[in-house]
Amino acid sequence: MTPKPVWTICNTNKKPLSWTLWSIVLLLIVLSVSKTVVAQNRPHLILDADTANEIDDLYAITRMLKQDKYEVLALTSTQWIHYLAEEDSVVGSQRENEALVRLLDMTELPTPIGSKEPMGKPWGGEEAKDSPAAQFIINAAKATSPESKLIVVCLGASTNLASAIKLKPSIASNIDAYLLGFRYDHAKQIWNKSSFNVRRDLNAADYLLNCRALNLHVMPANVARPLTFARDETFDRHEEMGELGAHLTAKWKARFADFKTWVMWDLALVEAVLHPELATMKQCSTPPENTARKVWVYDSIQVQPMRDDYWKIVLPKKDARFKGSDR
Ligand SMILES: [Ca+2]
Repeated sequence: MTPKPVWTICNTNKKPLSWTLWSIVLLLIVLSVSKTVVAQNRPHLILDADTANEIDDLYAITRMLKQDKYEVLALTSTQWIHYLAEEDSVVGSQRENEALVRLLDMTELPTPIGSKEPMGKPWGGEEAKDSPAAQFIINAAKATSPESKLIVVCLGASTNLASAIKLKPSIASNIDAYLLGFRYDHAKQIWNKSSFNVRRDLNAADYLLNCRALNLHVMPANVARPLTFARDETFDRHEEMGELGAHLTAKWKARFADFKTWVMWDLALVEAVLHPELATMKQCSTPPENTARKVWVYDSIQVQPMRDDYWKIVLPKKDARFKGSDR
């Protein structure tokens, strides 16, 4: 028996599909292939966050997972151990990461857990703290090259990145690292390591500063600080964002209900990575106690454009306040 032409199965009138329809089908196929090629060519990025610590990680992660400039390979969790922290801080970060990717309908995104302890010993040292997160960074970095680097963005202590490089030093030249931490006085060219993220793993921060092969970018806490969100306005906008908005409001109320504003430290770094034109940086010498080399240190951010970009992306497209935008 001679099989019927395919078009007779789809077309009840038993007439050939029109050229217009075939053209549309062909266009859709071309667009689909193009999208795949673009996705494969995007720079690879891993986001590492101490998400249970404060609330700004949630906003930074939400923003980074709603873009197509970079291909996010994983959202990893990091510890934020201190005597007021919850008992197993990395498990808390992991819990929040998994909840957020569910709300963003991105459960296919890998979420490897990080180390529960800082690098080295409490008095110093460089002993790596291996973890699924560190192994994920190693494998992703091995798959890239110095010409097409893996971007690793650390929104908390840099334990997982530093441990990954300590375990496999050859990956350092394959990585562009971005850290939120330290304070830096550009006028006096003075570092201050007394920031929350650096205090949570000074060994890791020092290890990365000392790593000559690593291209390191630092968003100092004092430069990120002007990026604040007003609570009431933020809550109003969350009401337009369904379950995700309700989650973000609930987290703010649960942790910092009395705070009328919050500094979106981590979002400042994510916006600077996504929109380099919204921030400036300078090459600066490392602190005197570290290996002498140059690292990139941000010295300014454009606060309102960063806020506008965040809301433009996360609010539903119907929102009239951003009519005519490119969302
Ligand atoms: Ca953080």
